[in-house]
Amino acid sequence: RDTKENNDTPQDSRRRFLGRGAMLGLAGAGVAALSGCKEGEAPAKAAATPATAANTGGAFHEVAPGQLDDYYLFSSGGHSGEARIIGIPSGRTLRRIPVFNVDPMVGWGITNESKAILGTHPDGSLKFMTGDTHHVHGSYTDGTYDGKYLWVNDKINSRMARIRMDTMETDKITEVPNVMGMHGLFPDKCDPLDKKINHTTRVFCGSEFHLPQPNDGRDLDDPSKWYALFSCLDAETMAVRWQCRVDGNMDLVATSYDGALAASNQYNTENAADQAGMMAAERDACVFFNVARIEAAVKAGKFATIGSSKVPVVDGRKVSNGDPKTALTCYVPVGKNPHGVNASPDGKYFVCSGKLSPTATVIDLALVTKWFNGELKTERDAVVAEPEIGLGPLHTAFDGKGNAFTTLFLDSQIVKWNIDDAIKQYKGDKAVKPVRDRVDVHYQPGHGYISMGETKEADGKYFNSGNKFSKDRFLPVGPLHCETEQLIDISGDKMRIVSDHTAYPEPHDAIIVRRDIVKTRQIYNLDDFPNKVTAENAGVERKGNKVHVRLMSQAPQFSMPVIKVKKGDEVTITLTNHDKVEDLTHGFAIPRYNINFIVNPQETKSVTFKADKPGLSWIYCTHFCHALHLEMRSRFLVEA
Ligand code: CUK
Ligand code: CUA
Ligand code: CA
Repeated sequence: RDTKENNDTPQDSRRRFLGRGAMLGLAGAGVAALSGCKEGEAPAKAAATPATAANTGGAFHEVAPGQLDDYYLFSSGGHSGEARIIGIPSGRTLRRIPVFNVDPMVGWGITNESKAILGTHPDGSLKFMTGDTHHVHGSYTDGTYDGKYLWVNDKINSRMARIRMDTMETDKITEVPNVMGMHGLFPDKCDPLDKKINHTTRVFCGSEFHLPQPNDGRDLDDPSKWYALFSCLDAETMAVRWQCRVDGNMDLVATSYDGALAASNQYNTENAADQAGMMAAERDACVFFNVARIEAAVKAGKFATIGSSKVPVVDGRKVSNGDPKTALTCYVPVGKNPHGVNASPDGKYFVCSGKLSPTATVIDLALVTKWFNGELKTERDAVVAEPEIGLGPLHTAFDGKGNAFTTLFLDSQIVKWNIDDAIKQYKGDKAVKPVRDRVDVHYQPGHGYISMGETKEADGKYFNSGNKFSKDRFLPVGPLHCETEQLIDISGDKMRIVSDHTAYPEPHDAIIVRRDIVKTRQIYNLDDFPNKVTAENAGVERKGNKVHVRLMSQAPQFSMPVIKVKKGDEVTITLTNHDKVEDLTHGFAIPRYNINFIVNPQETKSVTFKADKPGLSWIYCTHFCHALHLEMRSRFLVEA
């Protein structure tokens, strides 16, 4: 009974073995990194790998068996189209959430309910089977996460999805009109006018790609007519409230804590249609949106619409916004081709990083507000610091103690710098050095994010570096490498890498949320589903050639051992799982019919298909549920 005692000897020897293996692996990684460097493959800083590796101390941040993590990490999954939940600090994958992808485990894209959310053609087939999720952000109350919703974008098809955090399932997807390359997104944190609404009611998104408007074949050879739009969605209904036309493009999005401002970094202020053109200007911009003024303009009817879309589009171009006192937008010049804009947890600053400039630009929001009041000479005067931090700065995160942490893609480093010192330096104090520390990461980091870092409760404990290349960090598995997620302890003065975790390509951004904020349900309620099947309505109902089979599952049985239909029937099967035990999920597969989905405890799902293959198909449970799981079968008979 006492497993601890029983396992003492084997566990000890296993630990010894793993320890040895880990050490051998570490040494191997160091050598490989060095040789990679010689071949010119690994970045210049890779030579420092052994030193960094010597500093790692995974054991300090180990989550022992039976112990729970301190944080949830909610991550995008890139062109896998999904979102993910990972435990921090362990790096354990806890859940993959299908969003824009098709997932046969869950039945996402297979069940009628998921297809209705994903969107279908009139014939019932899915409108899209691709997705590219980049940014995941949570809903706010009082400047911190409230655990209600997550939003995630699809860059390919310009869609915004919402995930409800009690079940961690996608519940709405909106296709945003008139835009392409919908990339950055951020929820607001407060209403600009009504401070009592101190929770998220809007979600903003930027779009990268210029388009002919409407995009119906006109102006294909005249890029000067193409333009991009900033969009605002309603957080509850997910309807698009308004769009704002801008000069240049948009990339990522940040919002102010007081709700007054949203902003997007622009790398193509040139309005160019080719790469050289997009790199022509010495400076690009961060465009600020005055939310209250835009919504007043919409209310006053000062908008246009594009093509068949009914979404009001206001004019945020420079030419129409010359007077700051009435301007909807403010374009603050920042370093060349910025990638990313992030809000500091004290609510004071937005930081843009110029990926083609070795600097970060700190913009003071109080000064942007001054500009909108006509009290600031130029937009550029809102910049209060522009420290040199390293090569290829991309994204910045904050520890809540006045420090910023920026990923340096080209240097393969994370740089820690102090915001107040950067401001002093910008004012002319040459003695201050804002950079506090640097750490090599492996390799080429994209986003970096800190525990609670995008809230007022930024706690400065962990920084996760989402690296785009893993090269020699893991056992080789063929030409497709996984990515490295490196966890860094930032609680002290010096950063310390504590673990490497693998990630299936390709997470971009994530948020790290304290575990007490997330409150999930462990089972559904039967009544959550209007189409639930109970003993009263279970059975077969036929209307012409439409057959509705209402089925129940309860381990280890489906309620009907035989289901008989005729060839050519349109069959709908609705399945309710009557098990109430936590974790007792059943699967439901029909061979030859491309059907496979799960039903969690007390959940109802349905599928509709044509019974076009005569003969026997054994329906079986795919999700191990019981000692008699294999026997959990029914016969699906189709008469010729
Ligand atoms: S982006 Cu990929 S690393 Cu889509 Cu936020 Cu910067
Ligand atoms: Cu039910 Cu396996
Ligand atoms: Ca540019």
